[in-house]
Amino acid sequence: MASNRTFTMIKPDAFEAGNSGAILKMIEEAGFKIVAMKATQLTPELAGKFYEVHAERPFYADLCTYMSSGPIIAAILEKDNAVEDFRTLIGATNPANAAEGTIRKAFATSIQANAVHGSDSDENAAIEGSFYFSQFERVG
Ligand code: RTP
Ligand code: MG
Repeated sequence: MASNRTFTMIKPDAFEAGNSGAILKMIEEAGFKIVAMKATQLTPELAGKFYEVHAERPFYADLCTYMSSGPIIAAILEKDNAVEDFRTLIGATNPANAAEGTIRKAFATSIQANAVHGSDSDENAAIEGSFYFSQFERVG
């Protein structure tokens, strides 16, 4: 059975542009409950650890620099079928390919500055949520 939680970050481009509130509104209107949330800023080292799975990809160094370039919002979200439904809500990695009505279609400005992160599996959702939040910083 699919887990009912996923993990998201509002990335530095969207935070800096003042789009956090509008993005959180889309998330809630799509039926997700925010069960943990904080504003913070990653160091390049922490960004490297978070995106370790991409260490061999050509964009890894740029991604770590970008993700530590400014504040972000990290959150754990709850909904039935959370991981898959949230990936649908955020849209394709490249905003040029993102469907109408998705967060990336509305707010992403490039394949890198693409407004939001969404976990790609139940296992990674749990790992990523625990990266940012202790048991005392989240609901349930
Ligand atoms: P995310 O993990 O952030 O939700 O994004 P995703 O699954 O849609 O895409 P993924 O392949 O996991 O890539 C992670 C992030 O790396 C940046 N990226 N840059 N320059 C490039 O070609 C490139 N490709 C990916 C994006 O910020 C992407 O979201
Ligand atoms: Mg990904």
